[in-house]
Amino acid sequence: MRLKTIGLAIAFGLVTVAGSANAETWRFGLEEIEGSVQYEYAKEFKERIEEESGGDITVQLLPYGKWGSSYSALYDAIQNGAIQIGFGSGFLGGTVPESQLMSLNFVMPEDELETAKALNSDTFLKSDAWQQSFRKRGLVPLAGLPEGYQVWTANKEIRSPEDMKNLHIRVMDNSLLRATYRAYGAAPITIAYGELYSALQQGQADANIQPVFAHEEMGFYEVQDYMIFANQSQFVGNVIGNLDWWEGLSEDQQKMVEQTTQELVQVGHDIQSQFNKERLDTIKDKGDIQIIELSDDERAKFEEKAKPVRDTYVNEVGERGQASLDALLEAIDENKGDSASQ
Ligand code: 6CS
Repeated sequence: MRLKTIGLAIAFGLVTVAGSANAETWRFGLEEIEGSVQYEYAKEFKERIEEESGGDITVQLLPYGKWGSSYSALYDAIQNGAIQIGFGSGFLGGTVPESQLMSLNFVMPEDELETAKALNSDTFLKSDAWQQSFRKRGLVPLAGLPEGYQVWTANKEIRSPEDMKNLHIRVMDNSLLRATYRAYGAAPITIAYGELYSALQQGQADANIQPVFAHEEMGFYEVQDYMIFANQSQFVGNVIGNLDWWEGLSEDQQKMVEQTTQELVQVGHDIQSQFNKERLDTIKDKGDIQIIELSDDERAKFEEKAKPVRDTYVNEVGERGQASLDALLEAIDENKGDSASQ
């Protein structure tokens, strides 16, 4: 009897013992707070991975502020493996210079789902140039998440590059963004995300660039007078992993991650579209900010100024930058008109 009980316990226990022996936690560091687009995407990733792995893997979400105070602390933690997965966007340029490709203006398709598909296509994501850009720095690119159009806010009306003259517009810490806004005539400055609200309030910066959801959830719109839609670029969050962690995963685990990130192309698009739409309504309801949509002619003047910055990217970043840009343009071409599931 006792033996039988022990036998049964072992039979059932084996699952637990095997489960706990295989149990692992993947820490996922976010550049944004709870309730953001990155957070919702990561929550979907967590739910799917935990279910798919049958409980062997727990994904722990670490929103903005939970891992330290500057983005470089987050990227360092992913590079040294203290955090296995994370988001890297505009501030990542110091760690992976080629990643500034995501900041180029007037390159991505206007259709946001097409952008998501191009960024997550084998042609771009698996290209040698894009992979090596990260692998050389102990990282691996796992996915790209467009989080919505980058929308300008300012304390003055902006309709032309002349209106941007000497404007202290806040950009993420990225030399390509500085070059872009200098090309528009502005005097860009960099301020940490967490310090931006008070910097705008106190006049250290006169203008800002964010997707709509971030203008709303961080309250930035409260201290700005105009919101300008120029459709010049989309905010892209790169999902990155620690290279040793990635290479230590089993083939099945790698497949599970890749399948999940592919499923999240549409899901991520739906999240960002909904967040940006709803929060624009909130801004319109709560604030007295004036909304401006640039006409095609007004927009074309900015596009003209942005064109030479593609060369700046290649000159600054080198051959792998050119090859990454080529792979992206090829992927964009292949995915043209492919937003049928929208
Ligand atoms: O502007 C920034 O610094 C931050 N904005 C967003 C929407 N996500 C993270 C990024 O670093």
